Amino acid sequence: NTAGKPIRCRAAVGRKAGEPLVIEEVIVAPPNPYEVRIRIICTSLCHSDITFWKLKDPPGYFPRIFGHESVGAVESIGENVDEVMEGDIVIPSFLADCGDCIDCKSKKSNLCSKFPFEVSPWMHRDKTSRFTDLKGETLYHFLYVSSFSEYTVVDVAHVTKIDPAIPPNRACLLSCGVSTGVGAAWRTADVEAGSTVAIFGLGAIGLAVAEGARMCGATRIIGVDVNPDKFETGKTFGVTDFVNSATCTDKRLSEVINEMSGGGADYCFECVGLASLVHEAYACCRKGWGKTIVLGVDKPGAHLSLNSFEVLHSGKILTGSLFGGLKAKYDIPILAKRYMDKELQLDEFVTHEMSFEDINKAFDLLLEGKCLRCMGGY
Ligand code: CXF
Ligand code: ZN
Repeated sequence: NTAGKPIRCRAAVGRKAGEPLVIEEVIVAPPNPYEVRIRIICTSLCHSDITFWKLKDPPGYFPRIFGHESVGAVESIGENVDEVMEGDIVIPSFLADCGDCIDCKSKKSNLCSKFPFEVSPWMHRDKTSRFTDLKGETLYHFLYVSSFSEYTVVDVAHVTKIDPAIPPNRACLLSCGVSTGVGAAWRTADVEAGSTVAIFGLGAIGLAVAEGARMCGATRIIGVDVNPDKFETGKTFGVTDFVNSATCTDKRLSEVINEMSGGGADYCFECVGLASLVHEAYACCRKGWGKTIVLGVDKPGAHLSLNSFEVLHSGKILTGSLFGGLKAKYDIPILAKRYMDKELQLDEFVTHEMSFEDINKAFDLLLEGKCLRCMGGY
């Protein structure tokens, strides 16, 4: 029994920005009050891991244990934890769901104000770390999860208990990227049956938006990408039309989509993280009711500039969506059930499976755009 004792285990440590992770042994402290120590069963790579692993200017936090898309089993719990117990299967998430604050209690938001989201290097409650290396140096956390370790400690506000019947290599996807995309269509946009949707960028997030829109009954799903091969991939997730943005040079993208959709899509999703693409998306969502949802992570400091006269006259909505607008503890179990009921496709997102030791290969694949999700297990 390891409860109450430090655990020595393997982890992939990011020692320097942009350099391969180093598999080494680390010490994981027991959970403090309101914390859960988790044995990670599966973890996958999400693009945000790469974004913060690359960070040189401003410098990121190193050494650090990355990883935030995962599923695991509760190894032990700290004081005051009554939501989960040893052996439960749980999904950690980077957004907290305290269930208690004005935002968590409202149906209209998933942005907890008791534990507000920031890209912190610490545990959420007491701003300390549970990780040290064998030399005694502190290792930083990432997005309150740090799943590139055999064991991790996560605040109970960031943990959702799930039905253990769902295979871990599928449940893992619900921890970040796929939930974000599906949620953006389902919760943030609330796409209704018969809608026309345009998705800018068909990486895992954009394809998950397509899957969410398909699940909601959208009839037309227009995918936009620089890579024409993405149309075939997209069809699996309900993409019905495709625009190759690399060859779209004589017209603005928004013009093409406005023509295709007879006056604009009902819902546009920006999944790349480019201000210029947000402008295009906003320009081709339908006047009066069109909604543009920003999911892509742009460079810090990037600005949008909108013509206020056009904003006034268009009646369009522009909004962002963090974690797809999902309330983790309420919505993740619903998505897990939809997968089990064969209403939500998850299998097709896993393009590669590898052992945890090969984690740097996953970084290469995602950097080259050659995978959707690389799934790793212990
Ligand atoms: C992201 C969302 C934007 C900030 C960093 C984390 N989510 C998950 O990958
Ligand atoms: Zn992520």
